[in-house]
Amino acid sequence: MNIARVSSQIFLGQPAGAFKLTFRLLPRGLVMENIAPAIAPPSGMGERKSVNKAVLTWVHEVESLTAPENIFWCDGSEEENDYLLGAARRQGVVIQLNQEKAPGCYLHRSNPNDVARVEQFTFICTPAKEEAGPTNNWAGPAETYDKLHGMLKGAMRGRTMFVVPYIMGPPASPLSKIGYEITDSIYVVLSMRIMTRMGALASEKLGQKLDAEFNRGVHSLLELDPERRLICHFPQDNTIISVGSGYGGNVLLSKKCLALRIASYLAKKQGWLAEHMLILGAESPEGEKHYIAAAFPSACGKTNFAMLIPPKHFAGWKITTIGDDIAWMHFGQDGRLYAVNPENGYFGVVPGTSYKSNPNAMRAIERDTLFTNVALTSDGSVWWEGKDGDPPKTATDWKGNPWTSDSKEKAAHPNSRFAVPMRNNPVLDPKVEDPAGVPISAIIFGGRRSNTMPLVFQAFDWNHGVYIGATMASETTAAATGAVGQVRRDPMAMLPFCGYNIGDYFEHWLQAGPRLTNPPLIFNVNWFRKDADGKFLWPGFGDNMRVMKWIIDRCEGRGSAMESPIGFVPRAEDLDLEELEEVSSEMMRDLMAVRSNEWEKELAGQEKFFETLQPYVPKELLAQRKALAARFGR
Ligand code: OXD
Ligand code: MN
Repeated sequence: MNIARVSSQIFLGQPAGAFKLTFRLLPRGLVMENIAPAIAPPSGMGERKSVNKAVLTWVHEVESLTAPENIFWCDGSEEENDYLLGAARRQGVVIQLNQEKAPGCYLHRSNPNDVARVEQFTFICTPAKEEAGPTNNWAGPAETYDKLHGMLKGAMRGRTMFVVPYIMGPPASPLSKIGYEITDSIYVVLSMRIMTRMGALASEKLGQKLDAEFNRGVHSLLELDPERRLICHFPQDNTIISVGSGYGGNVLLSKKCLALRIASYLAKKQGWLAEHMLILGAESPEGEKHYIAAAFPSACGKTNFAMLIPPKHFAGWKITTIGDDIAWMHFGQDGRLYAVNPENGYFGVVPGTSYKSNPNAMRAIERDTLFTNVALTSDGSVWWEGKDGDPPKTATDWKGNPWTSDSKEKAAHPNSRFAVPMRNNPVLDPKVEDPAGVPISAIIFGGRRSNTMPLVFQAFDWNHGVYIGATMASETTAAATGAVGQVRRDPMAMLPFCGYNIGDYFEHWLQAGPRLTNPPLIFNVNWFRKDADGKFLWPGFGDNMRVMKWIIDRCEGRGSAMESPIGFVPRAEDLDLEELEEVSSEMMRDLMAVRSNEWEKELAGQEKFFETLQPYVPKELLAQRKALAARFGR
């Protein structure tokens, strides 16, 4: 045991009774520093037990397995949040920021070995391997439960076991789902309160019925050992178990685990769609409004696009946000697709966010925000690469080390995050709580591609659009561990999030077409094409409005385009490029070019990808591939 560290915790002025234990006995008899000591709440706090016997039984089972010091039933109240923030501060889990400059804002530093999603340790556990399919890590449920239960045995000794009830989706929506997350991380509790509709309203909605459906999520930090880190999904049991990590994408079980992996499985079974998509509203000066859903891979600008501020030339246009990351979509009786955002907050990438790139996000995170892994300035504010103004001369970096503006290291981690309630968004769409969701006029796919993919093009029809989504590729980012900047296929931006066989997922998409008598039109965008010197050709951000305007015109049946082998492509004159001096006509030509040498490679890449998925690729997509090749004369 590291006695020095344990003792320093005790002598750092912790109020008596704040911690019960600062070390713990592991099942193997080893004594380890306790990274999540139990809290000792005042009487009356954390005592709002569920009234549902199925929940009580399950919580009791997890308690018997993990042996916590105490149980804290979260009710989501303001008093509870204040108390937990205080406890988290005393434990050093969060640092309170300067409350004059950043009211309600806190900073959390994760373990430096634990800063992103771990796709290699993420598993779909189904009875048959082919249910998980060729793109997921698979493990059998029985042996995985055994393994995880072994890891969880006594894992919460000396810790508090928090029970967090939450709702995903507008509470009155038939699409919404209830989850319970059991966790030993106070940071998870604080984050879940921002990211979901958390607390008593969820347990009330679940009610007392024994067979009421809820997702069972269990999370333990264990010792944050990367060798003992696993994120496991049991779709048939509506269960998630995550161990060994404290990073949001691995441990806020509502988000990637429930709202995408488990939900996509349920969506296939129940006939709806759970997608990695933002949802925005675009209203013209004449009051014509369209809702658009867009699937971009992690850290490719979904949050920025969902909060876009149009350039001056588009005065009178209003862009509003329904969601920035996940869309649950169902089939309306009018033959349209309707979408709700299951989340209640945004967990966005911080670096690069500024009043220039995303003023609405900056206004949102001025208060009530839980930052993770950004730099701390001497005045108690936060800083990150790409923030407005000059860098501070000195700061404390994301690891807690002194940093100066001459440092070679980044002050904020490239995947540092903000968690902020969506109500802080100054352009929140008024229909965000509408139980029926909003009708979707267009679906946009898009990745980060330096070449090949033009700024925008439109699919010929639904099935062609599904092909475009299925063959999407993007350069990897810091949102997941592993190399950054490598082109990988990421169908519908769902590669890390599809909770079942990707071939069946494609089929599910194909089958959606005939169910939609008024389907959304499908488009592909690429904000990231570069010139020969490696410079971005398109300014992006607010100017993406120019592309969106063309998309809306197409939905209204009035925008023109020319037919190309890959789909309908606008000519420069079809886009509104007024007052866009920084993009010359040569740049525009390069942005829109469909070059056969690049597409030769692209076709080969798409073919290779499909080969890795065989025998599961639907025939229709193979036919689409052939037709595309033929249009290029192959
Ligand atoms: C996210 C991600 O955090 O996609 O949204 O990784
Ligand atoms: Mn995401």
